[in-house]
Order: sequence, then structure tokens, then C-alpha cells
Amino acid sequence: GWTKLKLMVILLGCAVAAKAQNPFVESIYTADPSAHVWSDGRLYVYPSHDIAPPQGCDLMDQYHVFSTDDMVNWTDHGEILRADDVDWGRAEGGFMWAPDCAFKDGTYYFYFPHPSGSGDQWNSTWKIGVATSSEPAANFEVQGYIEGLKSMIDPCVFVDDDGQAYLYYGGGNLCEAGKLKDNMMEIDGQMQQMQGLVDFHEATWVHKYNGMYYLSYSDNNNDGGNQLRYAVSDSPLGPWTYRGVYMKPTGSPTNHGSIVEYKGQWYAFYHNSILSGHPWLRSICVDSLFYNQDGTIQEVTQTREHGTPYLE
Ligand code: FUB
Repeated sequence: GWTKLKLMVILLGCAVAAKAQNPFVESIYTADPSAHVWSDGRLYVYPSHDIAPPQGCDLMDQYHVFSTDDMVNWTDHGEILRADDVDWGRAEGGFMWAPDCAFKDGTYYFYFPHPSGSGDQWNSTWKIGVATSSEPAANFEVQGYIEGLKSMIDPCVFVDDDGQAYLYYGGGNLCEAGKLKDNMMEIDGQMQQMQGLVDFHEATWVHKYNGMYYLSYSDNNNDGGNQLRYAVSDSPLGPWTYRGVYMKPTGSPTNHGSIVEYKGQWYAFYHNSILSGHPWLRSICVDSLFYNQDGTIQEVTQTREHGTPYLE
């Protein structure tokens, strides 16, 4: 009868929940997950790709995309872009750092930080490249880069409910943002410094919850790695009111998060190094995120189930 059926549903639910694990991608090393839910009903993650053997972030030279419809089973859509595809990029390749993706009027826009200068010029020549496709996880073509920006990293593009898109990026102690034109590849007006953030390092992410804007980012904490912090505003360009740390160190020196709602549950995406045991071979993770009644975010509980040492 009904009771037996209910019991079966509950048991099935437990079995599905128990299968969820971190890191959720084990086939390659990944970092900096930017998660989005697109109109096909799937959740897509656009991460960086750490390359073994571990040598820091200089070797990163390609991007993969992953997607799911149940937060348990993930599809690797394969490589969508590599340094060789970028004609304005540095000759030696590498350094393809934390990306993001946005959707507007039938087109997916993939934003990626990549330097243009060779040799030791890499860190003063970052550009925010843009590639476009009519699909979320294939056939991206590089269109160029956004003109007029500083040499900074970690683009985040937030499209508001009214269709207006905003570009955020940063690094060091500086986070800047501005409006994007309808073509999603040019700044409309001036970029401005985001005010009110405490101990900003990098990894900007903006989402909206209950009509408020949330800007989250990684800090400069060295003890166990960067923490994730956030601030809120009633405007997408601030000024921001600092609200605190929502994720403690993961054990990896860096962290880089995104916050997204999927099928009625909010999630925090981030990375750690527990699969490799090596600081620069990172892996993307996800855990549930909860808000308090007043709109503040509860500290995310990190699920750490894996730890297979990296083998050369
Ligand atoms: O993955 C390369 C860089 O490390 C990212 O751009 C930063 O956010 C940090 O995670």
C-alpha cells in the first residue's frame, strides 16, 4: 500500500544522496567551477583544468565543460577551447585560468583570462577573451578580447533579470565591474572599483537571491588556504555590505566558488586538493548552501570523501 510505496521512495532518495561525492570530477584535475543552469534544464560547470605533472598554474591550456541533471551523474562534454585556438594569446600557451559563461539572445559567451605576452610578460598582459557558440558545451569560436580592461583575471558575467549583463573581474586587492553592451563583448561606460569588500583576493562571483545581489570572492588567508567571503547590495554594482566568510579553507592554497540554485536547492561550487594531495592539482566539488531568514549565508559544510594520492 501507500506506506510501503513511501518507504521505497525514501530509501531510493537516500541511495541517490549517498552516491553524491566530492570531488565530483575524478577523470581530470579541475578548478574554479562556474556553474550555470541553462534553458535545457541541465546544470553546466565551466572550470579551469589543472595539468599533471604539477607545476603551478602555468601549464593550464585547455577547458572542459561538465553537466548534470541530478547532481550525481556528470557528463564530461570534452575540451571546448585550448590556448592554440587563441591567435592573440602568448606563443607558449598555458595560463588559461578561471573562466565563466553567459547566455544572451541565443548565444553562449565563454569568458576566459589568458595572457598575450610571451616569456615573463605573462602577468602584465592578461586579457579577458570571449568565445561564442550556439551550444553550451561545444563549437566555441574565439571572437577576440574585451578592450580597455586592466591586466586582471577571473571574469564573472552576471545577467540580471532585465537582460542587462555586468562584467566583474579582479585580482590582488582590486575588484572592478561595469556594464556590458548588448554584444556582450564591449564595456558600456566605465569600469568601476567595487566598494565595501573586506580582504578581497580574486574569484569574483555574483548571484541574486530574493532581490538582493551577492558578490562572493576568495580572500588572502594563508592558513589552510583562501576562504570564500561575500557581501550584499541592492545594486549589481554596489556599494557592497560585507557579510562574512561562507566557506572555511579547503586545504588547497586557492579557492574559487560559484553559487547557483538548481531544482529548488542552492549549491556552493568550489575546489580542493584532496584527490591529488598536491596544491596545484585541484578538483571541483559541490555542497548544499543554505540561507538564514535574514538572507545571510550559513557556513557551507564541506563533504570530503575522497583522497587518492597523485601518482606520477
Ligand atoms: O586556476 C588559476 C587561478 O587560481 C584562478 O584564476 C584563481 O581564481 C585561482 O583559483
